[in-house]
Amino acid sequence: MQRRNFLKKSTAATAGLISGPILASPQNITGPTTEKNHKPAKPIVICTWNFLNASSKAWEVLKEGGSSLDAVTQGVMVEENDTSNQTVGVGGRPDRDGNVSLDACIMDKDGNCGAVLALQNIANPILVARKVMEETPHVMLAGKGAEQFAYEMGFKKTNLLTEKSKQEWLEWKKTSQYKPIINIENHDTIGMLAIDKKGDISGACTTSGMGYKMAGRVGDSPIIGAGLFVDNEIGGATATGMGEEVVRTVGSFLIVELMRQGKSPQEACEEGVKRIMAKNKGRDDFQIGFIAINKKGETGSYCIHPGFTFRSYSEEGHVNNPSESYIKS
Ligand code: SD4
Repeated sequence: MQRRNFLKKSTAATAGLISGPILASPQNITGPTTEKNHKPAKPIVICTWNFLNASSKAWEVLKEGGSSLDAVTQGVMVEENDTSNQTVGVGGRPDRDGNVSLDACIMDKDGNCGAVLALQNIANPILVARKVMEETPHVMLAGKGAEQFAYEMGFKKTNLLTEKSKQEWLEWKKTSQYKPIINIENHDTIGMLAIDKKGDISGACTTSGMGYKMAGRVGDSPIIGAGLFVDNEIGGATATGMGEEVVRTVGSFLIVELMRQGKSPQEACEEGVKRIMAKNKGRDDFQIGFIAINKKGETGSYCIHPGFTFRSYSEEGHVNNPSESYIKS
């Protein structure tokens, strides 16, 4: 059932119980998409880090004329299913109690969005986030409620803790004091932004979050505006790295707003990182990387420490783009 139908049904079912602004009309559900957004465009997908398989999958969808929403969904699922990526989906590092808990969100051309937070035992959180968007009147489901919803939607209970991640966690437990940090290399969250042949933009972001985090900890990745934001009139942005710092500046929303004010994706990502650095007053022992795309298909990225790259895939082929950094070496 599409979200709009759900809302229509809810409206009928609850007539007399809810009134006024709570009831969404088709106009305010569909948001600001205008004719000019539907000019034929050159499809492109970009994602955080050097995820060739994920970006190839998304590109396949775009090339065939598929929607940017399907492209980002199928693209990031590649990493969710890749057990060798210990920051996303199955095989992700667990929290300090040994439970893998996943965060994901998705946003479409009409500003519809869905997210799951601290979801356990489900292999593809991005699909559950999409179901939240399309099948419920909500935008976020967390923890047990998200898991229960996933089962209701037909998802199977899956053990997400691989032997490798388990052994590393057991090793960590021997010596660790609890101090979750994201160091400069150790993170591989995938945030993805795509433009399809119609020129419509969508985005997705999915992660297992910080390794050995406190149980229940949620970062930026499933928070619309922080880990991901899309405005189909302007562009989109997504983040990887120390989620707490991205949340404090509502990073992805900030970058899209900066593009709205006329900055290029590159300038907007640089400004996003600078805001974070300004708040931290000299502290720089963490990494953050932003990527952004505008309506014209121009892209940009910026990070705190060298080492972050983003992959782009378009008619022109695929490239792993090194990102400029705030700290030069
Ligand atoms: C978080 N931003 O949970 C995520 C972590 C991340 O690569 O990006 N890891 O804070």
